[in-house]
Amino acid sequence: MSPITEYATLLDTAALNGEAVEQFDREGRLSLDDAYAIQAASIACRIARGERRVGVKMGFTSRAKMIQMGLSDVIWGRLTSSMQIEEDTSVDFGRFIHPRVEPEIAFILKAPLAGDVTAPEALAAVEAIAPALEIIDSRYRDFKFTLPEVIADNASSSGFVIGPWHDPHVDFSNLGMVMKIDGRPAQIGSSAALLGHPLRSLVAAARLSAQAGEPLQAGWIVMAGGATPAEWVHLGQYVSVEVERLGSAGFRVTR
Ligand code: OOG
Ligand code: MG
Repeated sequence: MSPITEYATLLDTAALNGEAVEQFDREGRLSLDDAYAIQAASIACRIARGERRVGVKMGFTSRAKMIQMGLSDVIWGRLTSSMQIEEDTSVDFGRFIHPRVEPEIAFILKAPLAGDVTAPEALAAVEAIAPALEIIDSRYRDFKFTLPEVIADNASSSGFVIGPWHDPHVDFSNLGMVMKIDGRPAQIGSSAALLGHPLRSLVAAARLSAQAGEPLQAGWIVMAGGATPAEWVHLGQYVSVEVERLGSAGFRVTR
């Protein structure tokens, strides 16, 4: 087995069983191309089990997230159907290792979008935008990783919840975002935290996906990245995000 397949299987099995694995590239020696090849191979395991590809997630698109995790490169991961959690339902805690949650903005596309596009071109491909929460759950012990390791691990993606879809022709450059845990504000931020404007995250997603030979498709969801640091999630909690003008999204964590 090639090291790429070996690491992909290791990470896929860890995600499937909800069990942490040891870091395998603590010095960050793996090339980013190899790290993305591991990610692609681990997602291929999910597709082989019948999951569908539904979009892309962006990571480290805000300074808050870069600082929290100590990494400063924008990364991306692949979203599959099993990661989507219905809004306002319960999520089984058993599938996670050590989940965290972060407030995001989601896009859904009405047209393909590939390569070096401008922000207006990106907006023209957007069907709708929505308030969203991402559940990240690193497969590495203690949620610690190097840049190649987190890329290989599909950018820690584990679940996502999307609130009501909204016409994208509102000014969403600087919308207040409040993430609450059991009704108490846990993180407060703005959509402007995402590269200055969430559309820039979509522009980056279009470029990076096309470079990888998997251009963004009509119907795909793009998660723009956490606008604030992530918070730990615990059994029984109700987590929600409220985005100014866009409404809210939430879920409860049960056993
Ligand atoms: C990596 C994933 C980063 C975001 O929104 O910035 C991410 C991690 O923090 O574990 O999802
Ligand atoms: Mg995220």
